[in-house]
Amino acid sequence: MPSQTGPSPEEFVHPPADAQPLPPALAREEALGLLRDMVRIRRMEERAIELYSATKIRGFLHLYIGEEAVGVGCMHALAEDEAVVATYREHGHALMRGISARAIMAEMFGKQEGCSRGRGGSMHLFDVSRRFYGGNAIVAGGLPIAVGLALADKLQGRERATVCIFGDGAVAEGEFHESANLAALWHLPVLFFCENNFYAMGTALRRHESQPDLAAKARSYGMPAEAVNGMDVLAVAEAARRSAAFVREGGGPCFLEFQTYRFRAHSMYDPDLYRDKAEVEEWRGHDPIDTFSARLRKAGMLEDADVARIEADAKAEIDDAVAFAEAGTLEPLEHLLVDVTTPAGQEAP
Ligand SMILES: Cc1ncc(C[n+]2csc(CCOP(=O)(O)OP(=O)(O)O)c2C)c(N)n1
Ligand SMILES: [Mg+2]
Repeated sequence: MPSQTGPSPEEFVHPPADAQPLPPALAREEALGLLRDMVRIRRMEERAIELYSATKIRGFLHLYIGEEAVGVGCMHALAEDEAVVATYREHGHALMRGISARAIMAEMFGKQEGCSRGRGGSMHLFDVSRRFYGGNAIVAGGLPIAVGLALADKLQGRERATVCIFGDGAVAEGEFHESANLAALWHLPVLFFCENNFYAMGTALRRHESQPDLAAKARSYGMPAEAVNGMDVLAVAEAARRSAAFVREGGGPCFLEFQTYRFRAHSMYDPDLYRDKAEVEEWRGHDPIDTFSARLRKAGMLEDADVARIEADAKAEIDDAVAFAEAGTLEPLEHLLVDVTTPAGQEAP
């Protein structure tokens, strides 16, 4: 049953990205870097769709296609040692935090060479050396973890932010409210980055939120909060940089609502029957890669040769990652209980 409760880009609180002039200070290298990263994520996930159909990737697979401007803009705003806690829709964030496409792809294949040794799969990408604390299958499950990481930083006097990424659906969960309350009460350096794609699985925002203005909800906890155009990578990066500086300087937690849209179904299992095709098509017209490319071309910052190079590099990176994952090793059956149960007679670590 197609619902009429989804958003249209016109209801969106922001003018379209392509109507915005480029900031005069934007350096060409920076702009191309943002574009390159959105393309890397998009192409990696398009390949994941093919590999899923070929049953090389199994289990759940949640794609970020359409939402890339959010992950790229946010992750570009962070310092290298700042922690990120994400959701099951996290392939792009993991790539941006420096987990290699090889380690991500091998993890999706369930191979030992994956970043979680093949035990997590697509939803549980994790790398403590990159301070990327997952990948979490539980809606809102990452929020208390982020608050704990930020509390540790505060107690140990480190001036850095912890970022928590979550969807609009998480704002309806108790964990959001408990986390926002403690972060505000204890003045913790947490960036609450909400990816509002207007749906929690098949439930439209207006059907799951008493207050669909999510920034207003966060503000009620006494933290600054604003809505940002999540289809505009520059708007995202600028807001994320500003809020990260505020948090690092001891301003306490901050909440940004990035309004965005997923072009694909919730996961590969979802027949996507709850929204009109026309709504999806309308949003595709605001594709963050296409609109940003058009703006850069108009400003003379992007030419065909740049696009060809970006595409070729992304393809080479993904081809290499897929070959690496193919050549990887599935865990032997006898490892099934390793790190799951403590062998009899041994103390739990
Ligand atoms: C605590 C909990 N409840 C329900 C689910 C089932 N579930 C998985 S994804 C999802 C929707 C979450 O939507 P949102 O937070 O908006 O994130 P999005 O998938 O849109 O990125 C639900 C209800 C779950 N994983 N965890
Ligand atoms: Mg959502």
